[in-house]
Parts: sequence; structure tokens; C-alpha cells
Amino acid sequence: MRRMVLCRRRSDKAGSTSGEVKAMHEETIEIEGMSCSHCIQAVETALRSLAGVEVRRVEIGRAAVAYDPATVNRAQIAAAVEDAGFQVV
Ligand SMILES: [Cu+2]
Repeated sequence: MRRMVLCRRRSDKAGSTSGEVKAMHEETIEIEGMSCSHCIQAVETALRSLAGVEVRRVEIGRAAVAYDPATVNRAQIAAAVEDAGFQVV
């Protein structure tokens, strides 16, 4: 599932015109092959290595990320997870 959201820094007040607002894709990626905390760590490390990706939450079987589509795409995110030894569903 993909949806467009506006990513605002926590400190921003509603109506802020700080210019820090970017359009980020929020997505939960389903991942096969994860079984323990080491897998979670490996996936998280792989995701954090990508520019333009913010890791929201990683658990066994899925990773929730926000990414800047101007910087990185879903295929690159999937490739990083697969390079770490997992399968993106
Ligand atoms: Cu593991």
C-alpha cells in the first residue's frame, strides 16, 4: 500500500512555512526470511544505508519506511533488503 503524506519535522507547528516539508512515500514492505532480532538488525542496517530513506519500524516479516521518491525508489529499497539476504514479497 502506498500513500502520499507530508513529512513534517516534529517541531513544526501547523501552518509552518519553514520550507522543511517534503513529500515522502510511506510504505510497509513485506519481507520473507526474517526470523530473529539479528534479521531485524540486518534489515534496519540495510535500509539506513540508503540515502532518502527513513526507517519507521522494522519487525519480523515487515519494515515500515518513509522515503523521498526524488532520491530513492522502491526497487532500490527492495534491492538493499535482498542484498542483505532476505526476500521482498
Ligand atoms: Cu535472524
